[in-house]
Amino acid sequence: MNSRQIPPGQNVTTKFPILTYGQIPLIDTEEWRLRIFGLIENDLTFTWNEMMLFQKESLIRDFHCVTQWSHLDNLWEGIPFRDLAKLVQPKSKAIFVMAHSYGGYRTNLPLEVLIKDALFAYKHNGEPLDPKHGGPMRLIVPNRYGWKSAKWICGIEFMDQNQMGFWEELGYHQNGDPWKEERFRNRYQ
Ligand SMILES: Nc1nc2c(c(=O)[nH]1)N[C@H]1C(S)=C(S)[C@@H](COP(=O)(O)O)O[C@H]1N2
Ligand SMILES: [Mo]
Repeated sequence: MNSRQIPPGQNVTTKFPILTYGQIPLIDTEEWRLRIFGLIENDLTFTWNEMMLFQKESLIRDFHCVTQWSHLDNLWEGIPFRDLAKLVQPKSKAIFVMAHSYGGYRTNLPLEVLIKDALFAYKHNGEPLDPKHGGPMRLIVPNRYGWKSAKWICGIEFMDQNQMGFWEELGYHQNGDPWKEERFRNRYQ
């Protein structure tokens, strides 16, 4: 019997579906860059090798897409968002973040959610992250629906106001907590 808790309205799949709006960008680690900007003390752009100097961390987490599939027990390896944030020193009024991807996708998050347990992930289940799933590097935000886990991450922008990302502008929820079923905004939000 499976007594495992999954968020309301979700169905478990053993496949790991690919959900991408638009083309899959192919970026090799030589040309890959991560730009950190906005309301921080130190604007910085990291190369791949510079990112690899951070201590890495592993997480095993379930992944919940708003289209109702959940893929359980993913082993992610990467760099904790909190370690990078410590280095760039967000200003005190920076309480939101926009995650930017190669290809133009973006998604917004409260800074505290990212500090809690988000990862810049470059390995999934022991293998380098496949480009289809956001390789070489993606954001993983375990406590939010999958659309907040930006694939092909290329920028982190610190902001004092909540701005909308790609799906948020099209009606997805600002917060996206799967346990509260925050899938879509209603017209009053
Ligand atoms: N850059 C980018 N990131 C993205 C998406 C996208 O279209 N572009 N789709 C999101 C959605 S809706 C989900 S559910 C997950 C899917 O990740 P997967 O394709 O690795 O399963 O990536 C998210 N991150
Ligand atoms: Mo999704």
